[in-house]
Amino acid sequence: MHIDVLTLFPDYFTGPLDASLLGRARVRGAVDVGVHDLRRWTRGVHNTADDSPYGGGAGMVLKPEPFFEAVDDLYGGPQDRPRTVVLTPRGRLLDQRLVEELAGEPGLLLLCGRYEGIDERVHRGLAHDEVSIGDYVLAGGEVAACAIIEAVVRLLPGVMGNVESGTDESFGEGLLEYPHYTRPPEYRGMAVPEVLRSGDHQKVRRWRREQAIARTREVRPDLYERWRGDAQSD
Ligand code: 6SD
Repeated sequence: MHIDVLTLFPDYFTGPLDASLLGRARVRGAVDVGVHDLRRWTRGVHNTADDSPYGGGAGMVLKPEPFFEAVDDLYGGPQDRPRTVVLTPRGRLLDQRLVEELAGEPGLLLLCGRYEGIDERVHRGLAHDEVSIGDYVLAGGEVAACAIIEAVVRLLPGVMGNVESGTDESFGEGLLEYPHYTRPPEYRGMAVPEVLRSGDHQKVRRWRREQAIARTREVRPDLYERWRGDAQSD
């Protein structure tokens, strides 16, 4: 998969893209990420990317031209343009279903805003999707773009060593994850549940499922109700 990012802060991406799973995925060629500095497509001595909003109000708005011209330069034509996502708190909430959908694309283009946001014509003219990573306000789209990249790339073929770890976890079945333990068997007065050390795999499976259900019900009643409505109807 090829992922392009348009941002005023390309430095934001160097750490996350080089470290750990993402770094390995790139070295292996499972994904290739192009982080493009929006300034490259700005004009004038000041390389201005933003301007004051029509209608007045606080803050600045990112101008449309750098985004459109970047897209013109980066891709051959409309047929060649990847699925384009604007990160914005007003977008569709990112969930594992959308992550899976995005992971099925041959390429993605992620547009990162700053300040008050991006001129609406970029949303209308370039974006296929408007996506939010949660109901809180960030200072720009970069952290949200990193979250999408990491969630998508870990699903790509050959990225995760253990095939099962891609699915057998939170949200795979619509439940939160069960608790994990490793050695030592007791630490600072906290013991590993006996069942996990019993060697009885069926009992372990049952316990993990009960834990996942109880946890989901406790901290995410919304997910719990959906899970009860979904798979449990059969
Ligand atoms: C100004 C942005 C872009 C500002 C954002 C996305 C989410 N889920 N919270 N905040 C955000 C994105 C904020 O540009």
